[in-house]
Amino acid sequence: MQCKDKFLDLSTPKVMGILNVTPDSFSDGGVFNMLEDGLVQAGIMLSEGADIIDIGGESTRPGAQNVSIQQELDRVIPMIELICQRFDTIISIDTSKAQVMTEAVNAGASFINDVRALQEKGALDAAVAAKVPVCLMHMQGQPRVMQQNPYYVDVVKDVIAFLQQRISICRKAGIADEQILVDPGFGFGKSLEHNYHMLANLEEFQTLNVPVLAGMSRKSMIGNLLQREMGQRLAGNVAVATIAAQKGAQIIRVHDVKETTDAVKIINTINACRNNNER
Ligand code: 8Y7
Repeated sequence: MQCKDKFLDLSTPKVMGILNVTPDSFSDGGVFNMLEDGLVQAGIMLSEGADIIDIGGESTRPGAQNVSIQQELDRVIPMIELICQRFDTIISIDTSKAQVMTEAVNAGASFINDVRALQEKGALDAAVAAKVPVCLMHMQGQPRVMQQNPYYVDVVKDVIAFLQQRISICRKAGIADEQILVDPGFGFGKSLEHNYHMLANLEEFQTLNVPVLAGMSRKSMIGNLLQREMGQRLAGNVAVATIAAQKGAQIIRVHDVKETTDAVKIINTINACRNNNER
């Protein structure tokens, strides 16, 4: 997959490291510390083997409030510029806003990650013009209320049908086939059972014939099942990431890059043995 001048080889699973640029995710709310801390965090994730850094300035956690365009730009654009200067990596912009997509790609991002699947005003046009890969994620409802009463006839079929529809719309709008990815959207308007049904059947998403991205890192599907607080979810995180990669997810979005990279190496070794008849 081509991300501007950088090639991302999806023949083995790749690791996307999460970099939140929201005041609540840093030690103190100051802008300077946010940039400094973010740069350090990005450097650590890259040294640990991250293939992509996903930068987001809007919190989409359940219950989160909206942020303005200007607020989001002020958070992510300087961060993207700084990381681009210091590191040679693929930067993904986690946003749903057209203007943020455009300015982020101009600042150096080469991948768009949209939890609203380009449904916001102007987002589809912005993504077409950006000419970078776009990840289309499924979400039921809006973050503030999405966990209140999620409902599906068949969660796997319903989510696949939505993603198929979005793929068609993107193709018609002029996004190249090779630049589209999908994501089932773990935790976005889904009960614990919905999330595990999607993970159990993740290979079905391969029928969409585009790469699959999966993000379960530290989410409540791990915390609630295991009864683990945020800092105690590492084993769960690695377990679900490993399962997703084994079921064909090409990109795994995580906080714990080092541990996930280790798991991916083991997966790659196992798969190389399988493809090789010699014993
Ligand atoms: C996901 C995501 C979040 C995800 C993709 C969190 C931005 C919530 N989750 N993007 N973003 N997939 N593609 O807990 O699952 O990380 S934010």
